[in-house]
Amino acid sequence: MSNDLSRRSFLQLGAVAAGALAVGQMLPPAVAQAAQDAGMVNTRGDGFIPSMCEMCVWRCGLIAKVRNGRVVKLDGNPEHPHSKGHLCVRGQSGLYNTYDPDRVLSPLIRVGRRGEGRFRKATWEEALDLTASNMLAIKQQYGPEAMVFSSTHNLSQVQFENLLYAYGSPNYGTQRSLCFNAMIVANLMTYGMEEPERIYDEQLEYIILTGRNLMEAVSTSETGDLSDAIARGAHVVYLDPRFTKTAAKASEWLPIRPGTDLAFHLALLNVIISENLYDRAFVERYTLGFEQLAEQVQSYTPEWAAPITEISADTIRRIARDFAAAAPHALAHNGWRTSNFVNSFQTQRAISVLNALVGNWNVTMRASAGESSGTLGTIPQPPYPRSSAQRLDRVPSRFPVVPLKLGVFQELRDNIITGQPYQAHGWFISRQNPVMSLPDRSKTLQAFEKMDFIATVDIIVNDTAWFSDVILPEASYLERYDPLLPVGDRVYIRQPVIEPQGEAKSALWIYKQLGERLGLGDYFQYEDEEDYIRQQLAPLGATLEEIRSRGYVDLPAHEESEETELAWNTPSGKIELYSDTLARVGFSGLPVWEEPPAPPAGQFYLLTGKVAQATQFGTQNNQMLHKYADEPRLWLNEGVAADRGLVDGDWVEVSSEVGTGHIRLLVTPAIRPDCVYLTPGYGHLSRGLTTAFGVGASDSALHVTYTDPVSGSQALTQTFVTVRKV
Ligand SMILES: Nc1nc2c(c(=O)[nH]1)N[C@H]1C(S)=C(S)[C@@H](COP(=O)(O)OP(=O)(O)OC[C@H]3O[C@@H](n4cnc5c(=O)[nH]c(N)nc54)[C@H](O)[C@@H]3O)O[C@H]1N2
Ligand SMILES: Nc1nc2c(c(=O)[nH]1)N[C@H]1C(S)=C(S)[C@@H](COP(=O)(O)OP(=O)(O)OC[C@H]3O[C@@H](n4cnc5c(=O)[nH]c(N)nc54)[C@H](O)[C@@H]3O)O[C@H]1N2
Ligand code: SF4
Ligand SMILES: [Mo]
Repeated sequence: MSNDLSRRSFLQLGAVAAGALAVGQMLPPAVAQAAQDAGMVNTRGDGFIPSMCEMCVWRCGLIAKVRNGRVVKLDGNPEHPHSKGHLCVRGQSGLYNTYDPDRVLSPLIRVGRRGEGRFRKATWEEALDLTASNMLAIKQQYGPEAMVFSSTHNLSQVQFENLLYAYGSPNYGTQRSLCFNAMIVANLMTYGMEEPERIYDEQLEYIILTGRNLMEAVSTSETGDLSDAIARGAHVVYLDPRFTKTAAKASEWLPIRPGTDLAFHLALLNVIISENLYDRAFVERYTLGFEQLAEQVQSYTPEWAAPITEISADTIRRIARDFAAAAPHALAHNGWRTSNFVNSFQTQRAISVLNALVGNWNVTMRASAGESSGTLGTIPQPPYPRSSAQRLDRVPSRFPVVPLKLGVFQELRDNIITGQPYQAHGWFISRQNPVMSLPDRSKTLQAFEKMDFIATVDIIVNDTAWFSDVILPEASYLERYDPLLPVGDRVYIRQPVIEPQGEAKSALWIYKQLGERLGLGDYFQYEDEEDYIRQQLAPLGATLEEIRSRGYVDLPAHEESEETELAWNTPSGKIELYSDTLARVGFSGLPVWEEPPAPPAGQFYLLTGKVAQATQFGTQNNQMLHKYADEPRLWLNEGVAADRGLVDGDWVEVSSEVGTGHIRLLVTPAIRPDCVYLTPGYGHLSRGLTTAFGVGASDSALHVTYTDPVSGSQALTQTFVTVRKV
């Protein structure tokens, strides 16, 4: 895809499409209502049906246009706060996932060797019985802890968790330690909350983005908010060793040396404190540990940081002063995938502390209203059995400040291999592709070899399903119900806009069926998906029909609380610049410089980072996205390429200490000379992905496993590689 088209596509096409519908067919703003009035909504036939996207975790509101029982178009729903009428390019292409010729449309049972990819079709009865009998045998022989469960953020995850807690296993692997553990744990330690909400209002003047590539790693509403802020003249400082599309939109791009964002932010703290630029009243009233912080950052001058970060002391000092001058209308963005180096937790702490110093609380940051399900009805269930076994990832004994629900997935995988502190025997995986998303792919395959049984719930034979014993086909997000999603003062529905193809079933159905076969039926007290949603809606007095036709119903208005004294859910009730919780378990209570490792001479930092036309490791087989995606290549700085006699398009071998890949070069000025960048998500192992197989190389095969000792996040930029022409 040309840069030109990709830039245009993900926001503007959505806006144009929604606008065209508004004029032509009286859809927005009261889309569903107008469509219903016009007799166009028929939730199981032709018409325009409101639902939610699931091409990534952002869950934008969509309107599906259905003709003759087929989805023909997907547009953004203006009545949903996550989309505000827009779908990104992945969202608009979502129907190609649903109509992927490689969809798994009946349960499959492996017949060949693992990894050979030979499966036979089975009935649901047989596949579920086989899965349940293996899970029961493992439980009986080795205890429930011998069964690993893993899944990535999705709406039915609540019932996935129900299944695993009812079964009694403590071993839950999620994407979080590969994604945002550093950010979440830092915010918990500083503010007592996972991720404060960011406010992009008219007055926002100054934004520092640390590797948050919002123009490509898209969250439609926030990407739009940033674009609007830029259009209004906000100053954006963007730190990234790579010139991304966000760099192109920013006021200034600072190609920082990887792993040294911590030094940059420590120096900002130094200037803001030493020059008295912080918000004294806010700091005195609402924070804890300022004196210790001031002493701690005394030596972290811009002159100290300059050679480390390769950003001049003048630039650092200017940014510190301008940021503080703009405050409180200033925001240092934590980022999202903050798993880069073993010092990423400290980087995140420094960013969180920086925001607190300039007093931007309730101006550019606030407590997240969250997606609370508090007012929805719950499904009755008995209490969970107690699990006495320790977790394989040794949370919390080895990772005392990592919340159990985050876990440390790569550590869990490594301890499946070592068999310490005990051996796991089974793995149940849903909506996740750990063969691709965990670092050091050969280790993940080694862990699979230790398994007596692996089952995967997916819509295609992804790389993980390829190595599984049973594949349970889920209905796609356009074919099924999921539990409701409350956002703000409404609750939104994902509903089937077409009938499931083949024999695909919703996760709500699959987990209930398995639960019953495992003797855990009491934990799944819903007749079917519609009954599940009716139980959720009961306290609201809303009907299923109502929410299906409008796409949402209102939550009861809660009384505006009186202005109260600010308080944070930390042990002290204040924003903790100094954290005693950290100090008590042997970590630094203050942000502290930790030198990250650097590549030896002749090697490069291996960067990863999202592209606008793909989500993680699950959309590369989408035929539409495939058609317009850039060919994945290895970016190499043009000066370095010239020195080595390499030219654009050359095939190279890229190798780390754990893996090797072959890929064509993109020779570009848009990357630091000491870095290479490889598009993630390619180099698939599954031949069941006929569109994606054979394209690109896998960075996961190259990534070495390094874990941040505080937050447990995987250090994805800490892999060093050699590049040679082949
Ligand atoms: N299109 C699209 N959008 C997505 C996703 C997707 O897969 N596709 N995934 C969603 C998810 S789950 C997430 S977590 C977010 C992730 O969104 P982001 O947090 O923006 O993360 P990435 O795109 O993974 O990486 C961002 C940048 O970090 C840079 N980088 C690498 N190492 C360093 C370093 O040491 N310092 C600095 N300053 N920069 C560094 C990389 O060059 C890259 O450009 O995107 C979300 N949105
Ligand atoms: N090298 C490298 N590694 C990374 C990252 C990186 O940038 N580079 N990013 C990290 C980040 S930020 C994250 S969040 C993780 C993400 O990695 P994972 O947590 O593994 O998630 P995905 O790759 O999105 O895998 C989603 C799976 O769900 C399947 N799927 C799609 N729709 C459905 C459905 O309706 N039902 C079911 N049951 N399955 C469905 C897809 O086919 C795919 O197999 O990866 C991390 N690992
Ligand atoms: S950001 Fe794009 S892919 Fe993600 S939910 Fe929204 S439209 Fe779908
Ligand atoms: Mo992520």
